[in-house]
Amino acid sequence: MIKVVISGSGLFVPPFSVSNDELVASYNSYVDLHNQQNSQQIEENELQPLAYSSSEFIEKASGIKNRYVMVKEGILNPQIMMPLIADQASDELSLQASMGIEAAKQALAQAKVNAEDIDLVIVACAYTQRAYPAIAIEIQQQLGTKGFAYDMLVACSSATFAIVSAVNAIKGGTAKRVLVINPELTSPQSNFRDRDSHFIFGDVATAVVVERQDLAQTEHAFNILSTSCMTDFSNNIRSNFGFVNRCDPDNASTADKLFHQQGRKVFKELLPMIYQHLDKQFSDEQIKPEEFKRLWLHQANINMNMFVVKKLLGDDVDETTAPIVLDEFANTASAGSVIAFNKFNSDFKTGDLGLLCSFGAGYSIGSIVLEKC
Ligand code: CO8
Repeated sequence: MIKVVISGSGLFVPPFSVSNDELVASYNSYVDLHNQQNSQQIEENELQPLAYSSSEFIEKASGIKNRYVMVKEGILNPQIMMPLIADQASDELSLQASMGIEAAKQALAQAKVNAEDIDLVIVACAYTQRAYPAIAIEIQQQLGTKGFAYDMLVACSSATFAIVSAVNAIKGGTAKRVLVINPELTSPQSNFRDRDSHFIFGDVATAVVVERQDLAQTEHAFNILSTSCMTDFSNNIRSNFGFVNRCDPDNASTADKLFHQQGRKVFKELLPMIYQHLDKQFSDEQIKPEEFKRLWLHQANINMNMFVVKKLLGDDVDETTAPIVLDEFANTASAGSVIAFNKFNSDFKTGDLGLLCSFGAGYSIGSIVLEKC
């Protein structure tokens, strides 16, 4: 029976940070402009005025204090409210490839694996900036990895689902060593004019090396003991952005082409699904939740994570058990749980158990039980 490990991880932090206060000041200027421009309709009750956002609300409702972005120019300008990312020539390295390569190099270095020993690259994230050629193949060429490479999209569960794909490729014999990369470029799809969601996302890239245990250096390695994925269709987190948009020019740039959600519904519907999913996986594997030293959970909302932890482990839980990174990084789609794993695993000793778990759009849930080698 082939055993598979995660032998290294990497984290690329984008160059610019945006605080809640900066974002709120820009949003509130946009509100003033919008309400001024539409004052007549507002006075005649034909239009509701837009309301201010606030840093206090954002921190209390989500736990987010800050986020990083690849390009800051434009985001805070109330007339623009998006990152101004220049079109790239076809022979330039794509933004997502550049982010992914930085995280990948760190993961390779930690795993003590050379790029040419990798025989599969999977780029897994919420969006890729083009359909083809795959960002993964661009990275394969830049790093000099062998074999093959492909992109896959499963929104917030892209990283965990891709690790499961890597495990299956290794167990099925199509690869020996896999680089899973999550270049999450969320800022171009964030609607900075939407009060409900303007604060949610940040850019980042993460990467892990997944390989056969008998080939791996064990210093940083974790055995993959169990994997479990599920999906259940929901429109409550959605983006209608896609390659068909241009065929209806009048509607090509409407707000539904950006990320939008029914956040309350997501909260209420997804939480029970997460408990049930984990309950089943733990009982199948005969593991008790209290056996885990750490839960590296998806980072969408601090209150959601607290609910999951409380349900699994009760009230009296140390905050180091399920570390939060969304205060600094915000929601980074699929990369959130991998950031937590990357930053908070160096104190693990042989035999310690951890859970890597993502949940989000789709709906989708991916959970992976890890044991320190
Ligand atoms: N400032 C001040 N007040 C506000 C603001 C604001 N910015 N926004 C809303 N309010 C007000 C509302 O109007 C409401 O007022 P009232 O009570 O008078 O109606 C009040 O605050 C409470 O609003 P909500 O009920 O909406 O607030 P919540 O406490 O539910 O918090 C959250 C909102 C933070 C969105 C919360 O519901 C949440 O996080 N839910 C979980 C959602 C989740 O996990 N989603 C996952 C999304 S990520 C994902 O799947 C990946 C997608 C792919 C990546 C996309 C990249 C762009």
